[in-house]
Amino acid sequence: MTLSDTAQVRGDIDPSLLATFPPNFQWGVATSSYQIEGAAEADGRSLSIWDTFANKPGAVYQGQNGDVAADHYHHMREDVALMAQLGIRSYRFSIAWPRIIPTGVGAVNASGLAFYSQLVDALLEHGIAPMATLYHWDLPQVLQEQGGWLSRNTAFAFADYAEAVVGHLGDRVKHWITINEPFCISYLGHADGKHAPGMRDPQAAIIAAHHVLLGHGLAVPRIRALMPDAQVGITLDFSPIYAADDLPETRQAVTSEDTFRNRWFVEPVYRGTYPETLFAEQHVAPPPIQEGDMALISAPLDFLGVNYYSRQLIGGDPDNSGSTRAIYPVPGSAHTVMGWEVFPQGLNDLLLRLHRDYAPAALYVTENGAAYNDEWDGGDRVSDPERREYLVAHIEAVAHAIDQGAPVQGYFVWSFMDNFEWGEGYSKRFGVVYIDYPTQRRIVKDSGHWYHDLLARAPGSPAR
Ligand code: IFM
Repeated sequence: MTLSDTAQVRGDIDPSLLATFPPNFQWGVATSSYQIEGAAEADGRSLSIWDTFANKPGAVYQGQNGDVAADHYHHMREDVALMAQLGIRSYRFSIAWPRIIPTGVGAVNASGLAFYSQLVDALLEHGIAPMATLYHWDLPQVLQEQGGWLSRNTAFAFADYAEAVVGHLGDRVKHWITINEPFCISYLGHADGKHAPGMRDPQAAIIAAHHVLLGHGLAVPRIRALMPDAQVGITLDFSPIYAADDLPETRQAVTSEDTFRNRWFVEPVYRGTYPETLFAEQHVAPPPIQEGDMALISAPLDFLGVNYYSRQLIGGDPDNSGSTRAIYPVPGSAHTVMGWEVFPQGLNDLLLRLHRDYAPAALYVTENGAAYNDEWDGGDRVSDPERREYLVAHIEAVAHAIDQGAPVQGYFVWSFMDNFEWGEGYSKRFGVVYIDYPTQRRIVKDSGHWYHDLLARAPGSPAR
């Protein structure tokens, strides 16, 4: 069976594909600190750039922020118990730097570390493997005031912070992700202005990107020195670019957009160089690269984390001969409420391409999921058939990629629970668990029940 057959809207995985997943495959769910924790002032946490940005008028939908979010900080045990009930085998969460080192550099805050230590213990008690991300966008505001990622010092501060965390949790956490989505940190935060710190300067994005990657490169050997058996990787977000026609201008635009959107970060990490045409095509100067930087950035990793949601389609512009345009919405395709096309083939193609072009030791799909307008009946039921169909089609895409040789070792649904979707605030729900924000009640959505059933049937999943 080909992916195009299976990509049709379907409510369950083709049973013959389940055997494709290896016995130790990590079936998981993912979240991030600022998006779920709330407790913005608890136990010595300092402000992050997202606290500051969210409180700027017009930055976030209806002026919302992460002060309370899903209040996971106070519901942590209940949330972990719910994961266990759903048969989740692995949980990807992120650690908030402002809780650990509130001053950005210097003294470690024991109460901040204690929260994550208790989380890890609770996960292990329930047989759930922790996968920790060290940076999912909540930079201490105090560091932003000293230049943030535009300052090379921030890369060194990140490595110190990473060491403090891994020194404390590394005896129990075996999978470490340094950075989540450097593209979003760099471009959305520094050029596009839609994310913290809200800058609109393409040159700043290039500089920030280099320092984010340097932070990653500096942290990796420090993690390995502390925990030689740790599995260390980075998570990149990809949006594969497709051509809608065969015009030369389309081919050119696809190549250039792919360089910007997909190769900007994977090439320094896996090849030790930035793509040759990147800076000229973006009309910017190269970042300030110092001797030894690229070797640090490209040191071998144990895995590459892949976040995939959708693709981009480009074609010739019928109104403007010789030019191209993004085709959106894509005729005949379904789209989520983020406006993203549902395109599971893109995940299959992406995993195979990464395997072919960069040969990572292992791949994890560290995020994949969809936002829909879920309807809670006020009782125990949230009907979300579209999310279930989305997950079915994308998990099938992963199965096909494994079958075709890609070394995929895990899949994490974004997200375990509804949360603060950055500039969209709470208006977009990605969870397989619904959050009723006024009461903080958790209600497992139909897709969450389906994921539970899937994990009970999937190879390696313990019966719960
Ligand atoms: O919510 C985000 C997450 O923080 C990073 N990856 C994409 C998700 C959906 O937009």
